Amino acid sequence: MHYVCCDIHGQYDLYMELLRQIDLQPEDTLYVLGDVIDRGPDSIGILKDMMERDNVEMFTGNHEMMMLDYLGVGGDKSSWFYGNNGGQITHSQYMALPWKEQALILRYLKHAWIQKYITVDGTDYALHHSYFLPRRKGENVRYCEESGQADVFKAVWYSPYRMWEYAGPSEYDDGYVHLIGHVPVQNFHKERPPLYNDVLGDRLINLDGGCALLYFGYQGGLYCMSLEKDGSGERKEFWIPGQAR
Ligand SMILES: [Mn+2]
Repeated sequence: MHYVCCDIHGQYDLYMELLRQIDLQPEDTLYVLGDVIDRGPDSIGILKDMMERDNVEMFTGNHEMMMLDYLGVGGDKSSWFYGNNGGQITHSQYMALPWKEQALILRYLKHAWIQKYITVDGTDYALHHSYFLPRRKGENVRYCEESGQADVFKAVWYSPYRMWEYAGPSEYDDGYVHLIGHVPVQNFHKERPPLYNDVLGDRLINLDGGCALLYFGYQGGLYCMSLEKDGSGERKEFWIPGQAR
């Protein structure tokens, strides 16, 4: 089975509950489309668990990019602690680790996917945090394999759901089913279901259940979809609601 989730934002308990519900087997794969860290209580705990599993694949979100930038990989210290980005919590956890563990985490984040293309049951999927690298369409690209930092910035920040940093739906109209996160669906749906807003029909699916919103005192949770379709053509969905702080 192929499972996809995103934007866990430090909600370790929800991540653990998701693993329990999907009952992840060695032959399964769980794709985590970035923004594992920040705002929630235990970002590092999630990363450490993911690093120990061969069948959980990490993608770069804008929060991981901000962390890497702050810690010197990209050189920009401006945004991780800025406003509501919530990097301070992750930073404190990270700084308390032995240097060897810090190094392993940095190496892990540098090798996370910017974008990955997979085919399940005859459907071609494009997986990424929010946007992609247009000139490398169809290529599987890790963070450390793309030197164009401005393009990486676009890939992890641009969205069809933001008026600033905007990537129009037509840009995603390329034959792939795009699975993305980054902007909580609650921002444009009052309730679920549907948990995802499909501005391109079934070809652009937002899986962000709004774990980030818990940090701001709103309702949200962790959402996951398995890509295998059942007899009626439906993909199985999992919903683990969180507790607003
Ligand atoms: Mn994001």
